[in-house]
Amino acid sequence: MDMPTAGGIFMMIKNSGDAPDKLLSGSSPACGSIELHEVVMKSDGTMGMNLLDKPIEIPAGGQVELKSGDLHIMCIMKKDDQFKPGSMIDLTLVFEKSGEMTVSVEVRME
Ligand SMILES: [Cu+2]
Repeated sequence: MDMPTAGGIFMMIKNSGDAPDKLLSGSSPACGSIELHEVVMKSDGTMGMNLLDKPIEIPAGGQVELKSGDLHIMCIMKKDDQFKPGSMIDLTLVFEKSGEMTVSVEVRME
């Protein structure tokens, strides 16, 4: 059985508004699906990733960094698809207040 192939997307999300906003979900034509992940310590002491069960909150006038080893976005590839390391893809982020925003981001294989 083949393991699904996935790439991490790391970026800074800024909220220049005067009210908090929430990143709800994302989508990309280059990915089978987009997941919001958090990195957690498992009971055996190794690090693993969990599907985030809540939106990512971005404080008013603040920012949240999605980075390796922390909160991040995961691009789950379509079957048989492959990315070259450093590929740029279009990613549409869906925010609770700001609505949709499409950005060009780098996908990293880790
Ligand atoms: Cu992940």
